[in-house]
This record gives sequence, structure tokens and C-alpha cells, in this order.
Amino acid sequence: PSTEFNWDDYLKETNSQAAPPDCFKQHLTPPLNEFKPGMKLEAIDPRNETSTCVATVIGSIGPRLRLRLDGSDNSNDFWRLVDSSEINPVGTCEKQGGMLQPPLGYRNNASNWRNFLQRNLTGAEMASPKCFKKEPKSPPSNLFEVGMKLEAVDKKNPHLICVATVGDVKQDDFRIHVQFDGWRGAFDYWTTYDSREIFPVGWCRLSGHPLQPPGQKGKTGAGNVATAPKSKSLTQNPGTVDTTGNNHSRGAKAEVPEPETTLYINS
Ligand code: MLY
Repeated sequence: PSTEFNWDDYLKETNSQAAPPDCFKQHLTPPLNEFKPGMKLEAIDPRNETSTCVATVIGSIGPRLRLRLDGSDNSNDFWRLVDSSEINPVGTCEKQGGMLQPPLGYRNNASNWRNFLQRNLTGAEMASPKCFKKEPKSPPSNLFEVGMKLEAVDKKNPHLICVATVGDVKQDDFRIHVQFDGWRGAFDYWTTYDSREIFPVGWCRLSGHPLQPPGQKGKTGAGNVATAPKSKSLTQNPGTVDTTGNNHSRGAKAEVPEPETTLYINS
């Protein structure tokens, strides 16, 4: 339908430019996902980056894997690209002289870790080395400029990739400020220019990953608190989001009176 988000129209409407693809640590062609749910692999524990753990593929969206560390609970799932250097075939750690570690928050007694690991891996399907794609090279420097558009993971809802803008650039410490179009600042964050969680305009379409359209902030006739917490149905049904008009741009911020109370609903 015509209400679906379209980058070309949006860039025109907002009179803005896409960040060039060479700004990003991403392959020009998104990698193929050959993983299947249930497959085991090794992953760096995101909460304890010095330890390598066994993880299971819980699901995937396009080239992004939803992973869970074996022996951990189901509330600390995390996402990695199939070309991430933080995942490897089972056996890699040991080949390099390391030892697989229990995850932070291991739900059993640490003394039975060896037994757990053995039982856990027996009969399991290991992801084949060919599933793991080569990590792209980092750009030589921070090439981002303020105002450039991109697609970025919402770290608070990490299954989502959303329409975003570079709001600020720090040349000195390699960081950019990612701001989500049409959302109040609550989701914004600083990240390094070579983050694997930011993508060039068009990456979602190419990779088959859904793209969250801009939020409702600054929409005509709704410049109040009601627009800040976007309802779940809007989030999940981009067809109901009006993507026309200039009001979605960050520039519209000043035209909209800030509400006295901002209520964020974590759905
Ligand atoms: N649970 C929240 C999700 C908000 C997502 C915001 N991102 C897209 C910047 C909601 O549905 O309101």
C-alpha cells in the first residue's frame, strides 16, 4: 500500500541525505543466513566479554540471530549478525587453547558445569563453519556527518531496526549520536562509528529485515503526550503509520510544545 514506508520519498520529504554505505562496518550485500533454530555455536557472553560460552539459535530475522547462552535464563537473549566476529563454530575456543565458560547468571551450581556442558552438547546440532560469514572491514575513520539518515537497532527493543538520524558526531572519540526519527530522546544512544548495529539506508529491504517507520512525534494535531508512547499496534503495523509530511523530521521538534509529563510505556 502507498502508506508503506519508502526511503526515497522520506529523504525528499525531510530534505535529507542517506549516510553513504562506506560509513558503515557492513557488507554492501547483506550476508546470507544459513543458521537454523536449535543450532549450537560459541558466543562471547555480552554481559562478561572475557568469557566464551555455548549459545543456541532461538530464532532469526534476516541475517540477525536471536541467541541464548546455554545454562542461562530466557530473559537475556541477544542478537548477532551472521557475520559477527563474536560468534564462532563450537570447538573454536578450545582450538585456541581456551575453555568454554558458564554464562554470567549460570542457573546451576558452578561445580557441575563440565557435566552440564557435556550433556548439553551431546546429540545437539552444531552450526556448520560455513554458516559463519566473514566480518566486514571497519571504515578507516568516522565518516558520518550530522543529519545523515541511517537504519539503526533500537537497543531497548533490539529486535527492531528503525529509521534514524545522526544527531551529533564526535570525531575525537569515534562516536555518533543515533536519534530515532519521530521518537522523543528516550531511545537515542551514542555508539562508535564501526558499530555492527547501524546500517545504511536500504539494508533492511536488501536483507529481508523489517524496518520500523518513523514514530508519531511531531505529527499534526497530536503534539502531546499521547504521541510519545506509540501503541503496540502502530509499532507492529507499519501500514497504519502516516509517513507523509515533513513533521517527522528531527527539525519538527521545536514546533511541538513539550508535554509537562512524558509517559513511556514499555510494552
Ligand atoms: N514498546 C514500545 C516500543 C518502542 C519502540 C521505539 N523505537 C522504535 C525507537 C512501544 O511499542 O511503544
